[in-house]
Amino acid sequence: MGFRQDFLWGGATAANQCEGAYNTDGRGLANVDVVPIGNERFDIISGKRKMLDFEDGYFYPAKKAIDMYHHYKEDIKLFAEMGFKTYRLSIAWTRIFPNGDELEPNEKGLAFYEDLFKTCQQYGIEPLVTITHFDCPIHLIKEYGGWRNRKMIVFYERLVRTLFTRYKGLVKYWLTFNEINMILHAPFMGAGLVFEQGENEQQTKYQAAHHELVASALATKIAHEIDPDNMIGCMLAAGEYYPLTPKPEDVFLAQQKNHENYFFIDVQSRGEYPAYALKALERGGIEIDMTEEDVTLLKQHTVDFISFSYYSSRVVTTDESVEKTAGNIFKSVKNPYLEASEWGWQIDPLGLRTTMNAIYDRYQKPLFIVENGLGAIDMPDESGCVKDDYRISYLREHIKAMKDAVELDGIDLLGYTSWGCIDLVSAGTGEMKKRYGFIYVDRDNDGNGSLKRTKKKSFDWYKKVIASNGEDLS
Ligand code: P53
Repeated sequence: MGFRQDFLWGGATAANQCEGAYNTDGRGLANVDVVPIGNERFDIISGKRKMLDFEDGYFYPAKKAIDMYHHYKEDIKLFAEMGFKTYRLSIAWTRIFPNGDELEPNEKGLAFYEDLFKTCQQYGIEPLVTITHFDCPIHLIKEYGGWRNRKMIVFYERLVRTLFTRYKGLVKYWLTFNEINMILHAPFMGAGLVFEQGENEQQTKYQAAHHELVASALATKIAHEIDPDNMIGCMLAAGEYYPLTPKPEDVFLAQQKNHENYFFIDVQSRGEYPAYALKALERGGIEIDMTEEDVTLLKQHTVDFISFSYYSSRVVTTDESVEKTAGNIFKSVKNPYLEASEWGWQIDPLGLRTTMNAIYDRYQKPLFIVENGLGAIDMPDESGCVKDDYRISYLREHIKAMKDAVELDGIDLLGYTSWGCIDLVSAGTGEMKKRYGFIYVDRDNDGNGSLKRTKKKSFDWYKKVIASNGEDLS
């Protein structure tokens, strides 16, 4: 009973949200660097407002973030103290290929991650590496239009070949694209899409998605050739859609919305475009440029495991008059049975079990939960400690639900990495004050603070959870 003995407990981060040092040691500029904090952020990440460089009057939190580039030894030591078995991080593409289309990689960037992985190894921490976590070199966006261009597959291939070769024996678990389905909502992130006036946005998004899917299959192929021990996963921004009512139209709409997300994983895991997607694309007048080679690649090189993020379930209805939740990239109808976080994200632990079952039913491959957590405002008390009982309670309930999915439903689960194990910059809002960590970092929304790291109450709690392999959640 319980979690497997080699269960991979840990935490997750993404390069641009924690590393900082945006122009150090030859690093080039990426899309994720030039999204400021503030009102226009959503227009930029949704591809509606063009911002391909720093502009006056804006604050760009990713430039410095929590400066993990210079603190990683200290931070990984703290992860080890919590007992982490794994640490999920991402590679900044522009540290390895500053422009993206060079023939030779930047040695300083490669050396940085090599030392980081060796530091993990020292503590027996297995790295779980996201190859791209929303980042795309700015040069590739300016020169080629980002992932709308098929040439991106070649640049990505060069990146992954370099990584798999250099880190052979140091890294075994890889994710090809973070939250690949987010291209539908935030196409500037990851895909680097900025739309021209009058452009058929859906056509561009799905063609770009196709290039990413082919690149993902190609990476899987190369990873297995270089080291048959490599384990490659896809990564879905998950969270089942519920119908608001049992009205058949609502139930049907929820199923359609789930299809929108599963489309990507269907291709990565089953190896072909599902019939419902082919039909929907056809109805939408979208034509995908797909070669015979693409079809073969997709079919032959499917992923080894399915990873996903889960923060919340979602609700839909055909009734347009009902209230929506605030500030979400995924707009959802308010679920009357759920409480929400300070950012309006609805809290649904059982929804995690429902989501795990839906995914496992569909793919029958091992699952890996690579993001889950509560973004909240943390206030250190007089002693400087954050007593984050609200976070402990969120995580406890979600881990319980995940345990039920393993023990009672028989789901094969490889591991769990909570999001933002150390406070970092929010992807959605650019804020520092939306914190997820077990470790507090002294830095605020305006960039002030000493960057000092302090353990929160949840630090010792999670340590106990890991030490007991998820048996002691008290
Ligand atoms: P933040 C929206 C909805 C679901 C997942 O999000 C999302 C987003 C983007 O905001 O992204 C993932 O920081 C993502 C992380 C991100 C995390 O969720 O907006 O993979 O980069 O930080 C949490 O609170």
